[in-house]
Amino acid sequence: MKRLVFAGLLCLGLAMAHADYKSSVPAAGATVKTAPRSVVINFTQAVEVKLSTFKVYPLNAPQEAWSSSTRLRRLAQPLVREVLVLKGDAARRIDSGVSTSARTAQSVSLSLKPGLAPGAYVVMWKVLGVDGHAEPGYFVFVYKP
Ligand SMILES: [Cu+2]
Repeated sequence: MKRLVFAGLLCLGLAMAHADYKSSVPAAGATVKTAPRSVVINFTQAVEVKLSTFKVYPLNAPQEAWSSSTRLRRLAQPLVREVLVLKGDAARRIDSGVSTSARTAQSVSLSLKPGLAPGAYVVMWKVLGVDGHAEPGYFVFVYKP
């Protein structure tokens, strides 16, 4: 509790950003020609890796939507809301977990299962920043060989 209060004050006092999305590989909204074997998400602040949730899901989006990152984001929203909180959903996910072993990190790597099919994919998270604030987020990328 004390830690949370302190973190809150720290955020206000220094006008620090929370642990928000900063950049990633693949980048948000990107179309990649080769199947990625991992996803790296860079945050604006270090996160508590073990106390955070990361998932990558296939997005059931029509191919004509693949070129519109705005449309893909909108299509992904209900999926994120549904599955981010799910437990035991490893079979539905295309990631095989976090490969970053540090307790806290500003950059988090997720391994992807091999044999990715062409399509749109949603990378989603709920991270606990080292400032004690939980922040959800997601982005979509497209694999189109
Ligand atoms: Cu914060």
